[in-house]
Amino acid sequence: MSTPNSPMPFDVADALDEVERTLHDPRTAVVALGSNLGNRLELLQGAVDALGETPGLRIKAVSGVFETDPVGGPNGQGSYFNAVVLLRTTLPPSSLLERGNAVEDAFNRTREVRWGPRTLDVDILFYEGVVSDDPRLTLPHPRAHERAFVLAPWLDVDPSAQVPGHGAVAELLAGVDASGVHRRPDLELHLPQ
Ligand code: PH2
Ligand code: MG
Ligand code: MG
Repeated sequence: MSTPNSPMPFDVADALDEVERTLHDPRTAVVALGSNLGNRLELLQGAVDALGETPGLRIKAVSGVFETDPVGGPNGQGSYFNAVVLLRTTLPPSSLLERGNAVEDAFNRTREVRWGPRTLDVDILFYEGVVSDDPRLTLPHPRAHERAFVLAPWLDVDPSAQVPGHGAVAELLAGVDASGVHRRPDLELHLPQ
């Protein structure tokens, strides 16, 4: 394929290697969903469905819905709905990130204010076997271990989950202030068929 005169660019070759490898080696990944603008439940279900339609990605479980006080960002923004999705995928982390961003865009996500109100946020919390400080995609998510709005739904979807480098989700959740995080037993997200 490549000749001495036209070598395949390094990053393309690496990406192909990575795709080839993961195709035969599906990994578990965990994705967080958040919304505090618009019809929050519909937006989260839309994200679950869109992720579930992704080739090379199968959703295994979806957490309950948690209503959570906003953390950071401008004063006066509305409460969030947060949930966490457990999946298996042959996509490498970079492709999963791209897909998450595309799903955000499909639901009219804009990026005006850091931590400002948003229709949909899709964050990769964990990708099996990958620890990375790449600023484009830090894994595990750099703040997951300290955020009750992430840890509570993560524990719900996977009671034995571990955050690499930080410990068990159950213990981490026990050590943070979860007073602004409330399960909504009246609401439910469905697995895509
Ligand atoms: N996401 C943020 C910042 N603050 N607060 C809550 N309650 N839920 C979120 O999903 C959230 C947040 C940045 O992504
Ligand atoms: Mg986020
Ligand atoms: Mg995000």
